[in-house]
This record gives sequence, C-alpha cells and structure tokens, in this order.
Amino acid sequence: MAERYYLTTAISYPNGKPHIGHAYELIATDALARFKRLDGYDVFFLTGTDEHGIKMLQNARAQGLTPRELADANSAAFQRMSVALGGSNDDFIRTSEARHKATCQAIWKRMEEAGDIYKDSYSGWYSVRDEAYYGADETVLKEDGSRIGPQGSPVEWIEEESYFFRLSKFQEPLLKFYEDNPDFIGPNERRNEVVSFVKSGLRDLSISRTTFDWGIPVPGDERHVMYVWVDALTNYLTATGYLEDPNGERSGFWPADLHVIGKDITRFHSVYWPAFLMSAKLPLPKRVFAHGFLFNRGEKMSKSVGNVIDPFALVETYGLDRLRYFLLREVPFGQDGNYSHDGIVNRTNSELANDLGNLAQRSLSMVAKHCEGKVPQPGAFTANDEEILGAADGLLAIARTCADRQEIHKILDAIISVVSQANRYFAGEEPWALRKSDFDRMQTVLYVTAEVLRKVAILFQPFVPESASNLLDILGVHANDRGFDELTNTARLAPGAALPAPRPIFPRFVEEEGDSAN
Ligand code: ME8
Repeated sequence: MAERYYLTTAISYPNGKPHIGHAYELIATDALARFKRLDGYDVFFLTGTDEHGIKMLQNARAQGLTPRELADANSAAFQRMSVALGGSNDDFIRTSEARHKATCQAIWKRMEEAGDIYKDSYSGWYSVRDEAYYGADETVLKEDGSRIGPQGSPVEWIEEESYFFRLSKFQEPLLKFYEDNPDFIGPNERRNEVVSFVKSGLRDLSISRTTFDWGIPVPGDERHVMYVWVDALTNYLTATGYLEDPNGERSGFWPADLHVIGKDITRFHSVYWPAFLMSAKLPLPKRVFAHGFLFNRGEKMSKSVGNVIDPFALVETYGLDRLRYFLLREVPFGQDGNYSHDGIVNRTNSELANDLGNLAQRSLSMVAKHCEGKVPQPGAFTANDEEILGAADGLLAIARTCADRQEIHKILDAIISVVSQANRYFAGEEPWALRKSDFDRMQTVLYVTAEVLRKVAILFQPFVPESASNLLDILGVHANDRGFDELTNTARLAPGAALPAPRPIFPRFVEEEGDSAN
C-alpha cells in the first residue's frame, strides 16, 4: 500500500477576504501535495477556516453581522480562492462544524484527565489581532501611552476566571523533543528562535474565556469557551477523525507529516501544539515549516484591475500558472519576499516563455515538419547527448531531497538550469543545419531534446499544472504515464509514437493598456 502523507496549511481567519499571503501559503502547500501524489504517496491535503474567537466577534459586530454570518460569507470566499488557485486540497475544514466541536472537547478531556488543566484567574496582556497572550516583558509601552505586543499589534489588559494548561510542565519534554527531532521545525532560523523561547521558561497558558461565547464550550463548564488557539490547532486532528475512531478511513493520516504555516504563528505550532498533544498522549506531527511574508513593493500593479492584492484579480491578470510559478520560484521558501508586476512579467517571460516555451516550440515544430510528426528514431548517443540526458535523469533525486525540506525554489532552480543546459545543447548541435548534412544525427538531437522536455514537464506538474499538462500533451505522453516513476533513466520516449501538432505552451505576457507598473 502507498505510504501516506498528510500536509496542511494554516486555517485562515475569515474575518476578511483572502489576500495574497493566504494565496501564497495555499499555492506552496498545494505544490508540495501534488509533488507527493506524483511521487506515489497517498496524500491527504487539508486547508480551511478558523472561525471562532474575539477577533471574529469584534469584526462581525463592526459590520453589523453575527459571527456566523461573517464566517459563512468569508469562508465561502476562501473555498473559492482554493478553486481559483488550482488547490488540490482533499478537504476544507471549518472550525464551526460539528465534527470539530467533538474533537476539541475530546482532546480537552484527555488533557484534563492527564491533570494538565486547572482553574484559576488570569490577569495579563492580550492581543486580539494575534489572538495571543503575552507576558509583560514581551510588550512595549509607546509614547502615547498605548501598549503593543511583539508583532506590533495593540494589547489590552484582561482579568477573568480562566482554565489554565500546565505548559510549564512541558518545558523539558519539549526541549528534549526538539533535540531528538532536529527536523521538527524548519527553516533553522525558526527552530533556533523556538528553542531559545522555550529555554527562557514557559508560563502556564490561559486556555478559556468567559467574556464572550463565540467558541467551543469547555466540557463540563459551559460558561467558558476554549481559547481560540486550542480550538484552531485541533483542526488538524479533527479532519482525520483519529480521536473518534483510530481505525477510521482517514485516521491513518495522523500524525501529520507537515504543517505549512507563516512565520508569525510558529510559536503556536511548535510549542503549544506539541505540548497539548503530549499531554493528551497523542502522536506529534513530524514537521512544522514556517514560510516568510510577502510584501507588495509598493508599486501600483494594474490600473485596469485595481487592487491586485486580491488573489482572484492576480489570477485573472497573469493567469494561474504565471502566478504560481512566480511565487514559488522568486521567493526562497522560508524567507520574506516581494512581488510586483514587473517581477511577475520578467520572471515568467524569461524562464517560461523564452527558455522553456521557445525550446519546446522550436524543437517540436522541427519534429512535426521533418519527422512526420512522430517521435524521432535516435541513433547512438554521443557524450553530449548522454550529458544532457543524465542531467535530466538526475533531477528527481534533487527534487525529492528539496521537497522534503520544503525548498521549493531549489527544485525550480534545478529544473530551470537543466532547461538552460538543454538550450545550450540545442543551439550547439544545430539540428537545423544537420537536417541537410546528417539527417540521422538531427533525429537523435531532436529525440534527446524531446526526452529532456518530457522529464522537465513531468517534474513541472506540481508547480504549473496546466501548462505542464499541455506540454505533456504535445509530447504525446499518456495521462497514465505522468507520474514520477516515469523519471528514471530507463523510462524514455518511445520512438515512432505519433505526436499531436505542436502549439505554443508558455506564451509571453504582453502588456495591455493599463497593465503597466505605474
Ligand atoms: O494566523 N505573507 O490566520 P491568518 C505570507 N487563524 N503569509 C501570510 C501573510 C503574508 N503577507 N499574511 C498572513 C491565522 N499569512 C490563524 C491560523 S492555524 C491552526 C490558525 C499567513 O488568516 C499566516 O502566517 O491570520 C498564516 O500561516 C496564514 O496566512 C493564515 O493567516
């Protein structure tokens, strides 16, 4: 049976419409999910919305809505965004669903039975924007008398009866866990921050609120609702059904292989979440990877579209594959990055349209014209042929290693450097001249080029699914022959197979009136 692989995005607050940061996280996680599926894994890919808490309640009030109305409207927009971005998620969880309430109450009871929950009163600082409690030492008093937390958001003083989780008890077990599992947090920078945060000492955590009721009731004491992060983190477990039925259809996906999140929520995922699970005596996720933040370089992107920070408008303006390619290629995954109109156009025109698109067009139109539209019959391979074929054959091993470290940009870098090498090979072999001087050799060069394109196209599928699929179509690759098991050095295009007429795969982005950068 295929090995399982369970990966998740963070679940977004549907207090507003989805933005480019949400789109970025979904696209990157989707690329990893597609990669693992093509590599033969049984994948479960989860995304969703985080609907409870004071932030949702306050936003709803401000708009004259109930929190449920606000959640319903925006959660639907997040679901549409996933479709628009080509998201291949297998489920979409909403924390307001009944299945989630049951799992949250079950995990709470397990933590309580372990003796890790007690009632006391909380007094301290709280940031509604971050939905986070902060110690006084983490806040800063500003000149105007207001106070902000470590991420720059305002904090307010709260005092109320609350249940606490004995987080302090887990300081040593967590440090030991990080040491025994050096890959639990990536990238390394984030891991170092977490380790030093935990070493500096953990205070018990307030995990319930009494001043509002938009949340999941604490079992046995319904005056309290759970702190939204206890509820939110548990979504990953809910979707597998593991707590309800350890032998259920999806239960085998727990523990998760990978939680993809933004760097601002690393502490919740790599400190609180494993501590809750340790307390509840449940298996811990294998890895948390925190990506960076995306910023618009401040330029106005498109007059015709208006605010292109809207993911739907970005897809409309650039096309989905250009957007996916740019985000995954331009920004090293794990670091902060900028996006801009010029950045998207330049990157995709130069690498997709020029490097890959032109090579495919030039080589396959020669095949159509001079080889009766059939995969050409190669002769013996020269050292040059072997070199470029070897480079293409070597891509899978590189890509696998990078995928397991979430170094998505490095996978694309490796693929594009083989494409550049193939361009140099093609230009150096001059098949157009060979047509007259050595027809057999021309066929070999066209064969080798087509075979390299086939490997590149198969590996490109997770990142630019539609264009990669179009390229595989014109290479005559059957839908069943597009998995990564077709990337070995024994899998080759079959000479003589009929090819459909070539058509342009990666057209250049042409500026239209109003699309200019400024
Ligand atoms: O944090 N660039 O929800 P959220 C890149 N509900 N990533 C960004 C970003 C940006 N500009 N802005 C936000 C929450 N993100 C919680 C998560 S998980 C159990 C609960 C990322 O809607 C952010 O880091 O504020 C997070 O991973 C995701 O988008 C959702 O953010």
